[in-house]
Amino acid sequence: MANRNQTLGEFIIENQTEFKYSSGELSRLINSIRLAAKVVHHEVSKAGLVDILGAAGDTNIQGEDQQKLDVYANDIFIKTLINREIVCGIASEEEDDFITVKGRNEKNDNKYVVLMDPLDGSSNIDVNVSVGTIFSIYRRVSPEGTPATIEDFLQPGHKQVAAGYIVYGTSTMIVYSTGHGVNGFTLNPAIGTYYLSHPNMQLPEDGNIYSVNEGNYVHFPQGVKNYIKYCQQEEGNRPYTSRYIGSLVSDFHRNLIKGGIYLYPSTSKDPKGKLRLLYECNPIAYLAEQAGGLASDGYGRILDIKPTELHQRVPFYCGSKNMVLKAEEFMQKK
Ligand code: P6P
Repeated sequence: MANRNQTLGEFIIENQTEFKYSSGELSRLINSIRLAAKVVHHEVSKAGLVDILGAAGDTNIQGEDQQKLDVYANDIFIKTLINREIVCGIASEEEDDFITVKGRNEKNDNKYVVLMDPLDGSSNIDVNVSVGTIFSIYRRVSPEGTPATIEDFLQPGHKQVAAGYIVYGTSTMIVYSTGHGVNGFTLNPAIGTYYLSHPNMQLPEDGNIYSVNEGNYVHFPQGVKNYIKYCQQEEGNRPYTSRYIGSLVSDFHRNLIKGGIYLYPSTSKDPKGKLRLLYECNPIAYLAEQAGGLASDGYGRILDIKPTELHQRVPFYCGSKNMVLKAEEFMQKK
Protein backbone atom coordinates (compact mmCIF):
# COMPACT_ATOMS: atom_id res chain seq x y z
CA MET A 1 0.00 0.00 0.00
CA ALA A 2 1.46 3.36 -0.98
CA ASN A 3 2.49 5.58 1.90
CA ARG A 4 0.76 8.86 1.11
CA ASN A 5 2.95 10.75 3.54
CA GLN A 6 6.01 9.64 1.60
CA THR A 7 8.03 12.51 0.17
CA LEU A 8 9.30 12.54 -3.41
CA GLY A 9 12.86 12.21 -2.09
CA GLU A 10 11.98 9.10 -0.06
CA PHE A 11 10.07 7.63 -3.02
CA ILE A 12 13.05 8.11 -5.36
CA ILE A 13 15.42 6.40 -2.92
CA GLU A 14 12.98 3.55 -2.22
CA ASN A 15 12.42 2.85 -5.94
CA GLN A 16 15.91 3.54 -7.22
CA THR A 17 16.83 -0.12 -7.58
CA GLU A 18 13.83 -0.68 -9.89
CA PHE A 19 15.59 1.36 -12.53
CA LYS A 20 17.89 -0.87 -14.62
CA TYR A 21 20.61 1.77 -14.74
CA SER A 22 20.25 2.36 -11.02
CA SER A 23 23.57 4.13 -10.63
CA GLY A 24 21.71 6.96 -8.93
CA GLU A 25 22.17 9.27 -11.91
CA LEU A 26 18.51 9.17 -12.95
CA SER A 27 17.53 9.87 -9.35
CA ARG A 28 19.80 12.90 -9.35
CA LEU A 29 18.22 13.95 -12.65
CA ILE A 30 14.68 13.68 -11.27
CA ASN A 31 15.87 15.59 -8.19
CA SER A 32 17.18 18.42 -10.37
CA ILE A 33 13.80 18.65 -12.09
CA ARG A 34 12.13 18.69 -8.68
CA LEU A 35 14.26 21.67 -7.63
CA ALA A 36 13.74 23.61 -10.88
CA ALA A 37 9.99 23.01 -10.62
CA LYS A 38 9.93 24.63 -7.17
CA VAL A 39 11.73 27.72 -8.48
CA VAL A 40 9.37 28.04 -11.48
CA HIS A 41 6.35 27.41 -9.21
CA HIS A 42 7.48 30.36 -7.09
CA GLU A 43 7.49 32.71 -10.10
CA VAL A 44 4.34 31.33 -11.75
CA SER A 45 2.38 31.61 -8.49
CA LYS A 46 3.12 35.33 -8.27
CA ALA A 47 3.10 36.11 -12.01
CA GLY A 48 0.25 38.57 -11.60
CA LEU A 49 2.17 40.55 -9.01
CA VAL A 50 5.42 41.33 -10.71
CA ASP A 51 6.23 42.79 -14.04
CA ILE A 52 7.14 39.40 -15.49
CA LEU A 53 4.01 39.09 -17.64
CA GLY A 54 3.76 39.96 -21.25
CA ALA A 55 5.82 38.94 -24.22
CA ALA A 56 9.58 39.09 -23.85
CA GLY A 57 9.60 40.67 -27.27
CA ASP A 58 11.27 37.73 -28.93
CA THR A 59 9.61 34.91 -30.83
CA ASN A 60 10.73 31.26 -30.61
CA ILE A 61 11.34 28.85 -33.52
CA GLN A 62 7.62 28.09 -33.45
CA GLY A 63 6.95 31.72 -34.38
CA GLU A 64 5.13 32.16 -31.04
CA ASP A 65 5.57 35.22 -28.83
CA GLN A 66 7.86 34.24 -25.95
CA GLN A 67 6.25 35.19 -22.67
CA LYS A 68 8.84 36.26 -20.11
CA LEU A 69 7.93 33.25 -17.94
CA ASP A 70 8.68 30.98 -20.92
CA VAL A 71 12.18 32.42 -21.07
CA TYR A 72 12.57 32.31 -17.29
CA ALA A 73 11.43 28.68 -16.98
CA ASN A 74 13.70 27.66 -19.86
CA ASP A 75 16.71 29.29 -18.21
CA ILE A 76 15.96 27.75 -14.78
CA PHE A 77 15.61 24.18 -16.08
CA ILE A 78 18.70 24.44 -18.29
CA LYS A 79 20.88 25.87 -15.50
CA THR A 80 19.65 23.31 -12.95
CA LEU A 81 20.21 20.37 -15.31
CA ILE A 82 23.71 21.55 -16.23
CA ASN A 83 24.69 22.07 -12.59
CA ARG A 84 23.82 18.45 -11.70
CA GLU A 85 26.39 17.10 -14.17
CA ILE A 86 24.15 14.28 -15.44
CA VAL A 87 23.09 15.33 -18.93
CA CYS A 88 25.25 15.54 -22.03
CA GLY A 89 22.60 17.43 -23.98
CA ILE A 90 19.35 19.40 -23.65
CA ALA A 91 16.66 20.23 -26.24
CA SER A 92 13.90 22.72 -25.55
CA GLU A 93 10.90 24.19 -27.33
CA GLU A 94 12.50 27.56 -26.59
CA GLU A 95 15.87 26.71 -28.18
CA ASP A 96 16.32 26.54 -31.96
CA ASP A 97 18.95 23.78 -31.65
CA PHE A 98 19.99 21.33 -28.91
CA ILE A 99 22.58 22.31 -26.32
CA THR A 100 25.63 20.08 -25.65
CA VAL A 101 26.73 19.93 -21.99
CA LYS A 102 30.20 19.10 -20.69
CA GLY A 103 30.87 17.90 -17.14
CA ARG A 104 33.03 19.93 -14.76
CA ASN A 105 35.93 17.75 -15.88
CA GLU A 106 35.36 19.18 -19.37
CA LYS A 107 34.57 15.65 -20.56
CA ASN A 108 31.37 14.50 -22.25
CA ASP A 109 30.86 11.39 -20.15
CA ASN A 110 27.34 12.20 -18.92
CA LYS A 111 24.84 9.57 -20.05
CA TYR A 112 21.43 11.26 -20.46
CA VAL A 113 19.72 13.79 -22.70
CA VAL A 114 16.63 15.76 -21.64
CA LEU A 115 14.03 17.25 -23.98
CA MET A 116 11.49 19.69 -22.57
CA ASP A 117 8.73 22.17 -23.09
CA PRO A 118 9.65 24.46 -20.18
CA LEU A 119 6.31 26.24 -19.99
CA ASP A 120 3.55 24.62 -22.01
CA GLY A 121 0.29 26.52 -22.46
CA SER A 122 2.07 29.80 -21.82
CA SER A 123 -0.64 31.79 -23.63
CA ASN A 124 -2.69 31.09 -20.48
CA ILE A 125 -0.24 32.90 -18.19
CA ASP A 126 -1.76 36.36 -18.57
CA VAL A 127 -5.25 35.06 -17.76
CA ASN A 128 -4.21 33.09 -14.68
CA VAL A 129 -4.98 29.66 -16.13
CA SER A 130 -2.78 26.67 -15.27
CA VAL A 131 0.35 25.92 -17.30
CA GLY A 132 2.92 23.15 -17.17
CA THR A 133 6.43 21.88 -17.84
CA ILE A 134 6.88 18.65 -19.85
CA PHE A 135 10.12 16.60 -19.83
CA SER A 136 11.42 13.53 -21.62
CA ILE A 137 14.62 11.62 -20.74
CA TYR A 138 16.72 9.23 -22.88
CA ARG A 139 20.04 7.47 -22.47
CA ARG A 140 22.46 8.84 -25.07
CA VAL A 141 23.17 6.65 -28.12
CA SER A 142 26.32 8.52 -29.22
CA PRO A 143 29.68 7.36 -27.78
CA GLU A 144 30.42 8.50 -24.19
CA GLY A 145 33.25 11.02 -24.08
CA THR A 146 32.07 12.73 -27.27
CA PRO A 147 29.64 15.68 -27.55
CA ALA A 148 25.94 14.79 -27.79
CA THR A 149 24.66 14.49 -31.37
CA ILE A 150 21.24 15.00 -32.95
CA GLU A 151 20.79 11.20 -32.94
CA ASP A 152 20.65 11.29 -29.13
CA PHE A 153 17.49 13.42 -29.46
CA LEU A 154 15.86 11.75 -32.47
CA GLN A 155 15.09 8.46 -30.70
CA PRO A 156 11.59 6.93 -30.93
CA GLY A 157 9.47 7.60 -27.84
CA HIS A 158 9.48 3.96 -26.70
CA LYS A 159 13.20 4.44 -25.89
CA GLN A 160 12.45 6.99 -23.16
CA VAL A 161 13.84 5.97 -19.75
CA ALA A 162 11.63 8.49 -17.93
CA ALA A 163 9.11 11.23 -18.67
CA GLY A 164 6.78 13.49 -16.79
CA TYR A 165 5.26 16.89 -16.29
CA ILE A 166 4.82 19.57 -13.66
CA VAL A 167 1.36 21.17 -13.60
CA TYR A 168 1.26 24.65 -12.00
CA GLY A 169 -2.43 24.62 -11.15
CA THR A 170 -4.52 25.07 -8.01
CA SER A 171 -1.58 23.17 -6.57
CA THR A 172 1.77 22.33 -8.14
CA MET A 173 2.27 18.64 -8.92
CA ILE A 174 5.01 16.51 -10.44
CA VAL A 175 3.66 13.47 -12.31
CA TYR A 176 6.30 11.13 -13.76
CA SER A 177 7.24 7.57 -14.67
CA THR A 178 10.52 5.66 -15.02
CA GLY A 179 8.72 2.73 -16.67
CA HIS A 180 7.12 1.27 -13.54
CA GLY A 181 3.76 3.05 -13.53
CA VAL A 182 2.85 6.71 -12.99
CA ASN A 183 2.96 8.53 -9.65
CA GLY A 184 1.88 12.07 -8.73
CA PHE A 185 3.43 14.26 -6.04
CA THR A 186 1.89 17.46 -4.71
CA LEU A 187 4.05 20.35 -3.51
CA ASN A 188 3.48 21.75 -0.04
CA PRO A 189 4.73 25.28 -0.80
CA ALA A 190 4.93 26.16 2.89
CA ILE A 191 7.84 23.76 3.38
CA GLY A 192 8.93 23.13 -0.25
CA THR A 193 8.34 19.38 -0.03
CA TYR A 194 6.45 17.17 -2.51
CA TYR A 195 4.25 14.38 -1.10
CA LEU A 196 3.02 11.21 -2.81
CA SER A 197 -0.61 12.32 -3.29
CA HIS A 198 -1.50 10.16 -6.36
CA PRO A 199 0.19 6.73 -6.19
CA ASN A 200 -0.02 4.38 -9.21
CA MET A 201 -2.19 6.63 -11.41
CA GLN A 202 -4.39 4.69 -13.88
CA LEU A 203 -6.17 6.12 -16.92
CA PRO A 204 -9.79 4.80 -16.85
CA GLU A 205 -10.30 2.63 -19.98
CA ASP A 206 -13.45 4.62 -20.78
CA GLY A 207 -14.30 8.24 -20.13
CA ASN A 208 -16.85 10.86 -21.06
CA ILE A 209 -14.69 13.93 -21.60
CA TYR A 210 -13.30 15.01 -24.95
CA SER A 211 -10.78 17.85 -25.24
CA VAL A 212 -10.36 19.55 -28.61
CA ASN A 213 -10.31 23.11 -29.95
CA GLU A 214 -13.64 23.03 -31.77
CA GLY A 215 -12.84 26.42 -33.26
CA ASN A 216 -10.78 24.45 -35.79
CA TYR A 217 -13.71 22.14 -36.65
CA VAL A 218 -14.08 23.25 -40.30
CA HIS A 219 -10.38 22.51 -40.88
CA PHE A 220 -10.42 19.00 -39.36
CA PRO A 221 -10.19 15.78 -41.44
CA GLN A 222 -13.65 14.27 -42.04
CA GLY A 223 -12.86 11.35 -39.69
CA VAL A 224 -12.31 13.78 -36.81
CA LYS A 225 -15.52 15.67 -37.64
CA ASN A 226 -17.39 12.35 -37.56
CA TYR A 227 -15.80 11.40 -34.22
CA ILE A 228 -16.78 14.76 -32.66
CA LYS A 229 -20.38 14.27 -33.86
CA TYR A 230 -20.25 10.76 -32.32
CA CYS A 231 -19.17 12.33 -28.98
CA GLN A 232 -22.16 14.67 -29.16
CA GLN A 233 -24.81 12.03 -29.97
CA GLU A 234 -27.36 10.91 -27.34
CA GLU A 235 -26.48 7.26 -26.71
CA GLY A 236 -25.10 5.29 -23.77
CA ASN A 237 -22.85 7.64 -21.72
CA ARG A 238 -22.94 10.20 -24.55
CA PRO A 239 -23.12 13.10 -25.19
CA TYR A 240 -19.69 13.48 -23.65
CA THR A 241 -18.63 16.62 -21.81
CA SER A 242 -16.35 18.98 -23.74
CA ARG A 243 -13.46 20.39 -21.69
CA TYR A 244 -10.58 22.33 -23.30
CA ILE A 245 -8.20 24.41 -21.17
CA GLY A 246 -5.71 25.30 -23.91
CA SER A 247 -2.90 23.73 -21.90
CA LEU A 248 -1.99 20.15 -22.87
CA VAL A 249 -0.61 19.37 -19.41
CA SER A 250 -3.81 20.51 -17.67
CA ASP A 251 -6.17 18.80 -20.13
CA PHE A 252 -4.15 15.57 -19.96
CA HIS A 253 -3.88 15.69 -16.16
CA ARG A 254 -7.68 15.98 -15.78
CA ASN A 255 -8.26 13.15 -18.28
CA LEU A 256 -5.63 10.98 -16.53
CA ILE A 257 -7.62 11.24 -13.31
CA LYS A 258 -11.20 11.26 -14.66
CA GLY A 259 -10.86 9.49 -18.01
CA GLY A 260 -11.13 11.24 -21.36
CA ILE A 261 -9.46 11.91 -24.68
CA TYR A 262 -7.35 14.85 -25.85
CA LEU A 263 -7.24 15.54 -29.57
CA TYR A 264 -5.02 17.87 -31.54
CA PRO A 265 -5.68 16.74 -35.13
CA SER A 266 -3.97 17.82 -38.31
CA THR A 267 -5.87 20.62 -40.02
CA SER A 268 -5.84 22.12 -43.50
CA LYS A 269 -3.87 25.00 -41.90
CA ASP A 270 -1.42 22.70 -40.03
CA PRO A 271 -1.21 19.42 -42.02
CA LYS A 272 1.18 17.94 -39.40
CA GLY A 273 -0.84 19.17 -36.45
CA LYS A 274 0.47 21.68 -33.92
CA LEU A 275 1.97 19.66 -31.06
CA ARG A 276 5.67 18.81 -31.07
CA LEU A 277 6.54 15.11 -31.11
CA LEU A 278 9.75 15.13 -29.07
CA TYR A 279 8.91 17.22 -26.01
CA GLU A 280 5.12 17.28 -25.89
CA CYS A 281 3.63 14.15 -27.47
CA ASN A 282 6.28 11.52 -26.64
CA PRO A 283 6.48 12.24 -22.88
CA ILE A 284 2.69 12.50 -22.53
CA ALA A 285 2.26 9.34 -24.64
CA TYR A 286 4.77 7.50 -22.41
CA LEU A 287 2.77 8.46 -19.31
CA ALA A 288 -0.55 7.56 -20.99
CA GLU A 289 0.69 4.05 -21.82
CA GLN A 290 2.29 3.59 -18.41
CA ALA A 291 -1.14 4.44 -16.92
CA GLY A 292 -3.00 1.96 -19.18
CA GLY A 293 -4.07 4.43 -21.88
CA LEU A 294 -3.10 4.99 -25.53
CA ALA A 295 -1.53 7.72 -27.67
CA SER A 296 -1.88 7.77 -31.45
CA ASP A 297 -1.34 10.01 -34.46
CA GLY A 298 -4.71 8.76 -35.68
CA TYR A 299 -3.22 5.73 -37.45
CA GLY A 300 -0.42 4.39 -35.27
CA ARG A 301 1.36 4.48 -31.91
CA ILE A 302 3.04 7.81 -31.13
CA LEU A 303 5.92 6.05 -29.32
CA ASP A 304 6.83 4.10 -32.49
CA ILE A 305 7.37 7.20 -34.66
CA LYS A 306 11.03 7.62 -35.68
CA PRO A 307 11.69 11.36 -35.37
CA THR A 308 13.42 13.17 -38.24
CA GLU A 309 13.78 16.68 -36.79
CA LEU A 310 13.90 18.34 -33.38
CA HIS A 311 10.73 20.44 -33.61
CA GLN A 312 8.60 18.21 -35.80
CA ARG A 313 4.85 18.21 -35.24
CA VAL A 314 2.38 15.33 -35.24
CA PRO A 315 -1.38 14.93 -34.90
CA PHE A 316 -2.13 13.73 -31.34
CA TYR A 317 -4.97 11.61 -29.90
CA CYS A 318 -4.30 10.56 -26.32
CA GLY A 319 -6.12 9.28 -23.25
CA SER A 320 -8.53 6.50 -22.28
CA LYS A 321 -7.80 3.36 -24.27
CA ASN A 322 -11.30 2.73 -25.66
CA MET A 323 -11.81 6.40 -26.57
CA VAL A 324 -8.55 6.55 -28.54
CA LEU A 325 -9.43 3.27 -30.30
CA LYS A 326 -12.84 4.71 -31.27
CA ALA A 327 -11.24 7.93 -32.59
CA GLU A 328 -8.76 5.84 -34.65
CA GLU A 329 -11.74 3.86 -36.01
CA PHE A 330 -13.34 7.06 -37.32
CA MET A 331 -10.01 8.34 -38.68
CA GLN A 332 -9.24 5.09 -40.47
CA LYS A 333 -12.72 4.81 -42.00
CA LYS A 334 -11.94 8.03 -43.81
P1 P6P B 1 -4.75 25.93 -29.59
C1 P6P B 1 -0.09 25.24 -25.96
O1 P6P B 1 0.46 26.18 -26.90
C2 P6P B 1 -0.29 23.94 -26.70
O2 P6P B 1 0.93 23.48 -27.20
C3 P6P B 1 -0.95 22.92 -25.79
O3 P6P B 1 -0.54 23.04 -24.48
C4 P6P B 1 -2.42 23.22 -25.96
O4 P6P B 1 -3.24 22.09 -25.73
C5 P6P B 1 -2.51 23.66 -27.42
O5 P6P B 1 -1.22 24.16 -27.79
C6 P6P B 1 -3.53 24.77 -27.61
O6 P6P B 1 -3.53 25.09 -28.99
O7 P6P B 1 -4.45 26.01 -31.08
O8 P6P B 1 -6.02 25.14 -29.32
O9 P6P B 1 -4.74 27.27 -28.89
